[in-house]
Amino acid sequence: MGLIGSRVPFVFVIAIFILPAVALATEYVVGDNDGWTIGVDYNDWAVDKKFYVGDVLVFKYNEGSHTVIKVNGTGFAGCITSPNSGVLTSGDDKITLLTPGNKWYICGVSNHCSYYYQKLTITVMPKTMMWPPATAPAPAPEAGIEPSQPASVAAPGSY
Ligand SMILES: [Cu+2]
Repeated sequence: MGLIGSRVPFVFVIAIFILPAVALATEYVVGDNDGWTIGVDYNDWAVDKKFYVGDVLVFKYNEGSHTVIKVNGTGFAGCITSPNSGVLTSGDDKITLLTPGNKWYICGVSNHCSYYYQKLTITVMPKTMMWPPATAPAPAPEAGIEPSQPASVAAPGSY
């Protein structure tokens, strides 16, 4: 009896730390059942979703029919595939959203981006909004002397 009783709090503690972490990472199949292809409005797909750091995008398509290329805002607007961050071609491409900010993805096959608008842009939010501030982003006990800028000012290319 004493043995079982001592295990319950232990399991409970584990559950507290594991469950929220799992629940936080959401996996999104881009386009849902349509997948990554032409003829899908990816603005419409993304508009009601909130993406957080740690979430995963899954691009599903027939291998060889499409590709996934991460580009910048200019590349997205003009369907320019270079410079880019590599081309994904497996047909089951998973991209973990590692940093907050705007992300742009296009298909590099033929005119799929320019003519069929096979492209996706999302805004990734910091994860800290969802999680109790175990590590509050306000350290620096001695920083009160100087009126230094908060580190959160940097937002590269976010327009
Ligand atoms: Cu394509």
